[in-house]
Amino acid sequence: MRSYRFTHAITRRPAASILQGLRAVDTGSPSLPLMQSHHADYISALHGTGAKIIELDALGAYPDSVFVEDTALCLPEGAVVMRPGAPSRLGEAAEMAPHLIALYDEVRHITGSDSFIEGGDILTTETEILVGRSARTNGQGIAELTRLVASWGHKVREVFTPPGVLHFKTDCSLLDAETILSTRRLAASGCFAGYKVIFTADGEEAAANSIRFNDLVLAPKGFPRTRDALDQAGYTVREIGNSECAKLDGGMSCLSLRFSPRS
Ligand code: CIR
Repeated sequence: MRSYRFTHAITRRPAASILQGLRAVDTGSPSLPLMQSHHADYISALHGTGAKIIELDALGAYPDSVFVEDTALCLPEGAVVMRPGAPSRLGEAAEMAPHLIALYDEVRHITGSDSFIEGGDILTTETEILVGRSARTNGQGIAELTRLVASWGHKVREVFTPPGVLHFKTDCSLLDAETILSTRRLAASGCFAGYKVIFTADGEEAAANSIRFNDLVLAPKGFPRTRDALDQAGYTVREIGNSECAKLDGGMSCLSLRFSPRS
């Protein structure tokens, strides 16, 4: 259950510069006050499960820095600091490193100048780490991660992020040790063979970026058929407003690093 039971999470407050955040398609400027209100609901839901939430200050120099998930992979044995494939986000990883060093005995780094990898492309299950190659994550990044986590006993399996989809986890989330919530377009690649899959409802693909955090599934608000499917499957769903992060291609997973450090 280490893949969805956590003692800690790290979040970062959205900065006013979020208006300059990266987006695939411009669907309008995000409202900072509304994003702050959604962010507060998100933190309160995580906190309500009993976890310690470390809330970092906004980093105006990095418009996308609210999306902390992309800066690191946190495992029980240690953390790996990523090398984001978006040039404007590279510096965010170095900003996260000291916070991880304060919590973990071991923090390793992706260092290759040709290696790129973002946390949004990484899904950790009970038995393996799936990493989706994408526009942000390349083969060198995946190979380096594979080497870095091998001595901690973790196996990496390379998979693909569908074309036009930002990150692997834009389209899926772990619900429990055996079950994944996925869009049909992602699951069609066969990457979840051996897992139980609950599909997002047609037209509700954006609901796939949810998170299981202790007893809760945090899901973006506005996808009622997928929420009902999760309810019926026995999960306790907490809906969180995501309209503003969605304008920047962000969802539930991007907003936190979730972990239980062994030390
Ligand atoms: C970006 O394009 O990098 C941000 N606007 C969104 C990052 C979302 N992160 C995630 O899915 N893990």
